[in-house]
Order: sequence, then C-alpha cells, then structure tokens
Amino acid sequence: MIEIAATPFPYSLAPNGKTALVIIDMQRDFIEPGGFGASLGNDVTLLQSTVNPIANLLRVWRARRWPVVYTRESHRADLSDCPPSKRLRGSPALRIGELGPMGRLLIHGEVGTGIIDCLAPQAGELVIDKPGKGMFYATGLHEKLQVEGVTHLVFTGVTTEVCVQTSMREANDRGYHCLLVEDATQSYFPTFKAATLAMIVAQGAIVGWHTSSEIILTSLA
Ligand code: TIU
Repeated sequence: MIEIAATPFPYSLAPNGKTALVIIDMQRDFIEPGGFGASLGNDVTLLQSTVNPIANLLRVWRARRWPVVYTRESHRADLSDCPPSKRLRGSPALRIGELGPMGRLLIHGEVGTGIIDCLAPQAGELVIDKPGKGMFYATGLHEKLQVEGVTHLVFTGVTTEVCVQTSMREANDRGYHCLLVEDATQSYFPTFKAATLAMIVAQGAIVGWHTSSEIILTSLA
C-alpha cells in the first residue's frame, strides 16, 4: 500500500491497478457557457480550477496503466431514463433534452454532453453514462469494477456536493475506500464544497478521506 497524507488521517492507496481514478461529469454541459449548469443560473467559470489538477492525475494514472473511470450525466434521446421529477424541477432557462447552443442538454451523443477536449478519454478507459447523480445507479459500474479487482477510488470532478458526493457515498456503501481530491473538485457554491469536504471526513472518515492532488503526485513520484 502507498500511504497518502490526508484528512482526517492517512489514506492507504492500493497499487497495481486496484485504485481507479474517477472523473465525474467533466462535460461541456457543466464547465462551459451555454450548457446545463449555466441554464440553472450558475457561473460555470468557477469550475475551471479543476482542469489542471485532473490532467496532472490523469498523466500519472495513464503512465502506470491504472484504471480510469469517466462519468457523464446523460440521458437517452427519448428521455425514457429521465423521470419527470428530475426534468421538471425548478425553472431553468432550458430543461434537460431542450436544444441549446451545444445541442440538446444532457442527451447522449450531443456536443455539450461530451467530456471537455483537454481531458478527453483514451481507448481502454471506462466511460459511464449515468442518468442519476450517483455513478452506480442504473449503470452496472460496480460489476465492471469488480471484474477489474478495483477496491479503491480516487474522486475528482464536478460538482462536489451533487454528483461527486452522491457517487462517493454510493461507493462507500459498496465497500470502496474513497479519497476525494480537494483541488480537483469544485462547486458552483464555495460554501457547499467546504461543507461537503467537512461532512465526508467527519466521525472518523464516515464517507472517506480528502487530500490535495499535489500530495498524491508527490506520494506516487
Ligand atoms: N447542478 C449541479 O450542481 N450539479 C449537477 O446537476 N450535476 C452534477 O453535479 N454533475
């Protein structure tokens, strides 16, 4: 095991391909203007700070040939996997499935649903389309990770308190050892990010650990 300095105490990272790097929803719809995140009234520029830390971690995972998992929040073109309770929530400028400047919001195959170019997945990396906020709901991901023998997950991506936290909690319940990378995740609401970091590590790491990308990179150098 590789010990990583973390909060609330050191995290033991499993080497030899047992630790997957998880990149949650780094898609144009959340990061760029004109997408779903902006349609909800958010300042999407706040999420840009995650890109370099994720790129740095990706380089290390790829060099070691360790598993990488990308998720995209996305739905079928006929919206059969998007319950009205999700689509009709609130009063966004555009709803899921409606046509924006980058195509239909959060629909499979549309430009806006794709991962941003500078973090584009490579052949052999897992790309999971998830209809929910959590990455295990209706995706078959747990079974795929079990086949590969993955036991540890390092979480990055957006947004911290929505899809990242939901996925991390789902993973914790399935027995994965979960580490969240503070500077590789971001929220449209800085106070929500801070609260999420605090609540996952409370009560003796009840959901998991957090640390910085720099500490991980130094520990793996
Ligand atoms: N709105 C918001 O903060 N997030 C989402 O809707 N999805 C994800 O977090 N990916």
